[in-house]
Amino acid sequence: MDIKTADYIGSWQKNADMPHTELPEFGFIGRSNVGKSSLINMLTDRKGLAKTSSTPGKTQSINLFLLNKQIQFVDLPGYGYAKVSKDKREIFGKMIKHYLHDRVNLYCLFVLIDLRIKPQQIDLDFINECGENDIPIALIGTKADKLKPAELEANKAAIDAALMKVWNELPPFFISSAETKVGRNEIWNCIKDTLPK
Ligand SMILES: Nc1nc2c(ncn2[C@@H]2O[C@H](COP(=O)(O)OP(=O)(O)OP(=O)(O)O)[C@@H](O)[C@H]2O)c(=O)[nH]1
Ligand SMILES: [Mg+2]
Repeated sequence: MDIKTADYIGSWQKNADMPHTELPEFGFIGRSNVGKSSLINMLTDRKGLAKTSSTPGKTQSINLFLLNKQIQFVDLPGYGYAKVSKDKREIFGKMIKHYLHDRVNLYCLFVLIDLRIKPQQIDLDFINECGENDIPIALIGTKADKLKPAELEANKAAIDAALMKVWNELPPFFISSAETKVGRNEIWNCIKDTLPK
């Protein structure tokens, strides 16, 4: 996908305050530090579009970006980061919940999982909750550049096995790296497939 324009629209603490639009929207979510903001920059070929940080807890609001004046990306705060205060975790949790519940133009929510570690209960719980609430999701394993191919396969298989206990049909799964751009074409093809023809 050739990104001719990538505009930062704004940041919101509450889904209710966000501008309403019928443009197709794609959200990026996952634990803090998993690489959500970096992936948005990789997919849009813009280094500093979404703010990234090596310190978890960087993205603290709902950030909206407009691409090619046609589709929107949403960078969401990470869930479950222990060092963020309990109050803030609750605020983030509510922010995410309301956004997912109310956002009628959400075409797909990409749930990012760090491929370097074994499946985390908090990720499995979040993915399963999306399934129960009929939120359209696709999974993206991040930081593939840090792993050998055999490790990648083993960790992906572990995620599949954990999800198979609950899902009849697994959601799409992509492997990505913001460093090497692995997965960029596949993720864009997934986005294009969901758009109205
Ligand atoms: N090696 C490698 N590092 C990555 C990759 N993606 C992100 N990182 C690094 O991981 C750290 C976190 O990246 P972010 O994109 O800020 O993560 P985030 O999920 O947006 O984090 P929060 O906003 O804090 O929830 C940064 O130091 C990135 O450089 C990747 O694909 N490969
Ligand atoms: Mg972020």
